[in-house]
Amino acid sequence: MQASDTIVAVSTPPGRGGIGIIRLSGPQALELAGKLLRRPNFEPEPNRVSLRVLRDPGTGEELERALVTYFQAPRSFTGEDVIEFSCHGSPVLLLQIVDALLRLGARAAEPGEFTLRALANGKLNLSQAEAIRDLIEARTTAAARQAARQMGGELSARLQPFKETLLEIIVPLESSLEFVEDDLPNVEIERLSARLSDLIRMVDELAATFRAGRLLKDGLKATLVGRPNVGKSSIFNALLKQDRAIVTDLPGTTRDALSEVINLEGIPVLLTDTAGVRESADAIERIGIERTRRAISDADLLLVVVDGSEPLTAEDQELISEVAESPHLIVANKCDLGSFSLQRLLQVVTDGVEVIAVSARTGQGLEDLRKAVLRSCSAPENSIEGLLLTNARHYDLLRRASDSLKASRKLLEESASEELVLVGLYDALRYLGQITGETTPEDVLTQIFSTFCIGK
Ligand SMILES: Nc1nc2c(ncn2[C@@H]2O[C@H](COP(=O)(O)OP(=O)(O)O)[C@@H](O)[C@H]2O)c(=O)[nH]1
Ligand SMILES: [Mg+2]
Repeated sequence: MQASDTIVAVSTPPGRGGIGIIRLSGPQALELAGKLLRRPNFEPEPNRVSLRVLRDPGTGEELERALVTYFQAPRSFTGEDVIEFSCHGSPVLLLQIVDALLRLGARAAEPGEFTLRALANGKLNLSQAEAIRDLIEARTTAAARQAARQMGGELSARLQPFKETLLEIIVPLESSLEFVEDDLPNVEIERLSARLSDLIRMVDELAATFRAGRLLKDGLKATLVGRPNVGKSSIFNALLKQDRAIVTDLPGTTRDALSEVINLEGIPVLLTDTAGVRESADAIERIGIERTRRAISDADLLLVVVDGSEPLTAEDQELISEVAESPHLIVANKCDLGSFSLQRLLQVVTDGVEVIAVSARTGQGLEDLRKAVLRSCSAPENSIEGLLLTNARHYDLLRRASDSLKASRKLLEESASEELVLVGLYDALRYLGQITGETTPEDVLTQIFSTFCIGK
């Protein structure tokens, strides 16, 4: 990153809208804005909005009347001088204005570059920056709430005592290292080892929240499978409460896998409808079946749909044994029909597999199905109340910290030299620091920020 250049990007999403915002950040922001407004010594009052005419730098032609706000360094998002232009939300117009600023000497911002500058200028730490991205990408209100908490610095606050405790363990070991002739007395070894155990427990507790946190952020992939005509598409539609999939009386007519996200108590569930799993000579249907097999191997949970109004066919049974090793539950559909029998089904299905009776037609049992889906991913109830780890990078670093601490504890208890014990403790300190970005290598930073949107 060159701190000396001034970057520009459209910060609102692509497409037409009421307002489109352009952000300009860097030491030349005022000067470039002044040129665009044809006001050589442009220095408006900070944090005040004013209506200004933007002109083409070449021809002087009026491009737009925009609301212009100046955020003076260091009191801005990036910590640099920032100018925001709130324009009409026309992609063509926004492009023209960005182009004018580029001609005047600004540079097009890379994805996440504004946030990267905020990080470099100490306006936020790495886990807060990541939380901004997570907030933008949140698919449920529960996920948005978690991201907002981390943006507010809650994760860094949780980690701070870990680091302090670690330093309190490191210091006596370091000083004992200074005075080589005295070994650490046994009581001191026991005390340090007990403190290490406390620390390990706290780190592991936080790491364990990742299971629920990951679900909240990434959601669960649940896939409907079953032979043609059992009612997969009808269940898909009933759960979505909208008609997306084609429902027909002809077996085998839903050929594409269709996916939609539904929200089950804050957990985003990517629900996928598939074509029937069936050996077929029909080339088009074969493509659908291929996709189905892929969808099956991709899913976190399979919803095996059978027609409960008929005895299970050989095809049903084959599918049920095929999915035996994958997490699944059986959905017995058409319980509105007189010939429906759950008893008949339970005799055939192996013990321990959950069977839910539903009717896509009347909606009966769908609530049980939703609950069963949530149970299957063992989303602990009310688990989304506390702070959850939602980021795989943070989880990985906590795990590594925990492993290093455990290795050090073992060495300490074996009365190994302080030098050896300290190696793992310093590793753990470094891993914890990488979560908030104090010790994160440059290439990791680049990789993280490449996942941001442009203009953020
Ligand atoms: N009676 C009854 N019929 C249903 C139910 N669900 C689906 N069907 C009918 O079963 C047929 C096949 O449904 P569809 O959803 O296309 O099955 P798919 O091939 O598994 O996707 C259609 O005629 C549906 O109207 C149900 O709960 N009760
Ligand atoms: Mg279908």
